Amino acid sequence: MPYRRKFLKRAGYTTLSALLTMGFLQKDRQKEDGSTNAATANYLSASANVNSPLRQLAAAKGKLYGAAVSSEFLLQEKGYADLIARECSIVTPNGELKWNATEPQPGKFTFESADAIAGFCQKHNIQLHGHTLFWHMGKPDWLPYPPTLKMLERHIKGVMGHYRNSPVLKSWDIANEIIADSENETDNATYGLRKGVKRELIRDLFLIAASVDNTKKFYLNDFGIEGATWKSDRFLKMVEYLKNSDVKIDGAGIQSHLWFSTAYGFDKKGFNSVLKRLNDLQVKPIITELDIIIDAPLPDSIKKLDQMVADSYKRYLDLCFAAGVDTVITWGITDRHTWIRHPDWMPGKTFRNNPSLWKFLRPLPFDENLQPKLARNAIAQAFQQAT
Ligand code: 9MR
Repeated sequence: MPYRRKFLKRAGYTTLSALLTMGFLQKDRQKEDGSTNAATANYLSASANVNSPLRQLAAAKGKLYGAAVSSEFLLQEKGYADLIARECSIVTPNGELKWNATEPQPGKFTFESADAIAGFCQKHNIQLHGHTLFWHMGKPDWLPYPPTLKMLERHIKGVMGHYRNSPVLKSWDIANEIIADSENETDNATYGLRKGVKRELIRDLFLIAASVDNTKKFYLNDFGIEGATWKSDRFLKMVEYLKNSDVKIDGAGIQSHLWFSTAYGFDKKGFNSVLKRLNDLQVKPIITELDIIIDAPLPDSIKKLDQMVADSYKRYLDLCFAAGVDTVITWGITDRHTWIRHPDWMPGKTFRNNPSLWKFLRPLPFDENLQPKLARNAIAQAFQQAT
């Protein structure tokens, strides 16, 4: 199965039925036309400064809000660049710091597009999250997975070295998506690592990174860990192993490519236990790639869909903030550029072969015209209510 299909299959298990159980959408349901409802009114009449930039609302609580950005759009679309500058206090490069971008030929490093983002960050006082030094995708064809230790050393020195004195780059996803998607795809029952990856290699990766630049925050980043799953259990075991090996690991990136549906439930209890275990291990959970898809059965209007997306954001972020999460990064900011609408990544089953449904893929806080959606207000309100 291609990565994207597998990814989406695994990533999607979060839901609205849990929200219904919690009464969050009950009032919406009683309305016959579903148009205006309690939750909408709630977001719109939230305190006057709900329209303040998200970065400002986040900062008021000592938190960061940001998005994945692309250098191409920052350069070409003024409205997009202005929106990022206004709303974000942290950004992640969509692809500009991946191995295929930074070391396309062995030992030959290029930072033009990543530096364009870093320059933008400096101009607008935005932090840069370094994504990523180690991944099985976004890599040049010549590079094996996993790479040899020698290749890893050269790469980490080259890339981290380049940003050692950067005033904006403050954190690195040292390793991304090292846990296999299921137990059939690993040779390692305990840690569930992708085939060929050994726990010691990951430990060495963190050690090399610390030897190059230990002034940044170091994260292990993954998806499909937003609940009590086979995968989250393995992920937590790896985090524990790294902690016990005395390597520098500051946090865990919980990607949060979430699917909600009235047809299946969100594992609130499981998610809370993941957050708690990370906190107990003193490994800070942050949200690195949040976006929300509503899965079938789809509502009969975009308005209702946007409401469901917004409510899902609110409910999810409430749980995150209750556990002390201080950084929320959405995977993009506008539905115009969401990866989920790209032909290569279009989600299977419900959407892939149904072009008439693609308009229901509205996972981000701003719409195609860069206008704020209810989801933006939901995020704003979650920040405002965070303690
Ligand atoms: O959104 C990104 C897409 O544009 C790229 O083509 C792809 C490969 O580099 O990576 C996507 O971003 C992924 C991120 O780096 C890691 N987690 C999953 C993201 C969505 O696939």
